Amino acid sequence: RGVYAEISRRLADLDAGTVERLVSEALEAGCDVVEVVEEGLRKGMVEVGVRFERGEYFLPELVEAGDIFNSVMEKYVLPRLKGSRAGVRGRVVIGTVRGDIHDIGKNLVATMLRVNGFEVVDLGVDVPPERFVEAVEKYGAEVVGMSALLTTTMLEMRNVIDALKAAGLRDKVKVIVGGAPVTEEIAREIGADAYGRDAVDAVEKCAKLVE
Ligand code: B1M
Repeated sequence: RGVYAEISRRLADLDAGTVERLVSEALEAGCDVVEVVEEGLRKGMVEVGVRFERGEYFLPELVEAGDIFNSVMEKYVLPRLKGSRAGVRGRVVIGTVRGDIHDIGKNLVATMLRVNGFEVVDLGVDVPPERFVEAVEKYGAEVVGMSALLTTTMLEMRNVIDALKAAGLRDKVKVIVGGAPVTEEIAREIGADAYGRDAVDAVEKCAKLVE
């Protein structure tokens, strides 16, 4: 859809006003709210990353893009995300791994899980393995979710799985991983139970994991 490409282009240009107007208009016109996020906003963030790699953007632009994304979420998206299910389907402990402070995708996944009936314990960012282990134990979580956005921190996910094993918890909890550099293959390689491509996929996979 043309409007999603336009939202993504304007976000990449850091044109906050136009992004807000386009998102608001798209939603008024009946566009699906999750599609607006994934096809419009997320793709815009990927393009911001590309410009950063090319040396056209620097850290302040990454920060600004994140602020625009979060502000649109707050004003237009979150109020429209309605719960699709009553009752608790399971408890998920989620966090961004040690060394990594990207939280936009993780927050989106946490929100979609909550909206879809999961109880979520969000440990935040830069979470060391032992905090994942503690939380799984403390909250009796059925699923632990890890997010990593850097190729370097992606490997931390394996350390968390090792720590779960060492604590004797690995067979009591399912592990799902995700984030821009993560793939199905990597998930399998490090011994996770599932890979989430995006927030909707993450919800579907968690539902299967707790079945
Ligand atoms: Co950073 N950054 N960043 N950054 N940043 C990336 C990730 C990068 C790909 C940009 C690029 O160069 N193209 C690159 C990583 C390169 C690599 O390792 N391969 C990069 C870099 C290099 C860095 C720094 C090192 C820059 C520097 O300091 N020189 C630095 C590292 C800081 C650190 O963590 N230690 C850094 C910093 C930052 C900011 C803090 C300024 C800011 C983040 C603000 C914030 O999160 N509050 C930022 C941003 C905004 C980005 C980009 C542009 C956008 C990320 C984003 O929010 N996307 C990003 C470019 C990119 O992603 N291609 C980039 C939108 C979000 C909705 O998508 O997070 O992918 P995403 O989440 C998706 C899915 O991945 C999935 O579902 C979500 C919803 O669809 N998903 C899961 C995510 N987690 C999941 C967990 C699941 C399941 C699915 O299960 C549990």
